[in-house]
Amino acid sequence: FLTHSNQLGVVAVGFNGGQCKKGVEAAPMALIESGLLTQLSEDLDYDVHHDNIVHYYEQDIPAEDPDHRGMKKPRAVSAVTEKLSSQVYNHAKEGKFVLTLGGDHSIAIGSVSGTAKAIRERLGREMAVIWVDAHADINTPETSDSGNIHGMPMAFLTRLAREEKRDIFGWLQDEHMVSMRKLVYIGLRDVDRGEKKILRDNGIKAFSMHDIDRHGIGRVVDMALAHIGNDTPIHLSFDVDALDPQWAPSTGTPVRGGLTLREGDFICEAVHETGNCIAMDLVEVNPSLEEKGASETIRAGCSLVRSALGDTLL
Ligand code: 6HN
Ligand code: MN
Ligand code: MN
Ligand code: MN
Repeated sequence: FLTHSNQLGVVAVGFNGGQCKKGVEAAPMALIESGLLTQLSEDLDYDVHHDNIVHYYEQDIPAEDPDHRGMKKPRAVSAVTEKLSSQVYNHAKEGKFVLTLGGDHSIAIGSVSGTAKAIRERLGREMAVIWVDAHADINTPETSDSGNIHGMPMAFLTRLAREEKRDIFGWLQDEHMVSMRKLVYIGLRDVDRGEKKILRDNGIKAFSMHDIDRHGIGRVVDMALAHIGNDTPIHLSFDVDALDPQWAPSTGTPVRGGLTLREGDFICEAVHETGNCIAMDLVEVNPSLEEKGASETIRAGCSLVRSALGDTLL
């Protein structure tokens, strides 16, 4: 087993600096208040290790943070993800499954780098990332139109983007990196022009909504897992905007034509069933957008997490 069964580390990250809309920082509290962690411990029998803090990292966020290479709030995102990386690493190096509750998707720079390093040290292995999202989040600062770092995490995690300044992601070392061969996307439908070129030029495996329409979610997940290979540790990074806005309206960059909640749950269940999943992120729930749909979005998020942690019907 890649993780000790039933040992779960949770990090609650109330961070919104990877994009421009307020409210996504309130998601971890909303998810926890809706009973998520209680369900994991009582219904699914996890031994939940959580400091009972939603981290806002106020002390780590610099007052002066001018744009750099077009990136917005680069020092804030860098400082928060550096802290988060070591929090996640500390859970993962002890063999716990790590659940990171965001926050916007820039926080994956912290969570993925933390698990990648721990898995290298603990198992001597390179892990895979399954990125479930409407977006590819692999812009470099130069290809990004928005400058929002939540559209860039996979570029920094694969070294497509790099930066020497220590306070702007210069802290990322080789041990934090993920191989582009071990990255798989599911659910894509809004990929920027520069990102398409990055995916093509590097042969990165990606299953779009078109592929799901053609083959069905079952075959797509089989193909994604086949690409990763048997017994490779998996970090599942789930952006709630992968779901159709019908199921998850309260999110910062909604895109129509997405996954049903059932398809999202199926992905999580199938990844759990491999026995190789070592971490999950749930990001981009924003309870203050489309407020009428906030409780629906929070419930969808809880369902995805339960599915990834083994909540199947039978
Ligand atoms: N997310 N590709 C767009 C950008 O600004 O780079 C959208 C990114 C969305 C990021 O949803 O995590
Ligand atoms: Mn915590
Ligand atoms: Mn997205
Ligand atoms: Mn995303």
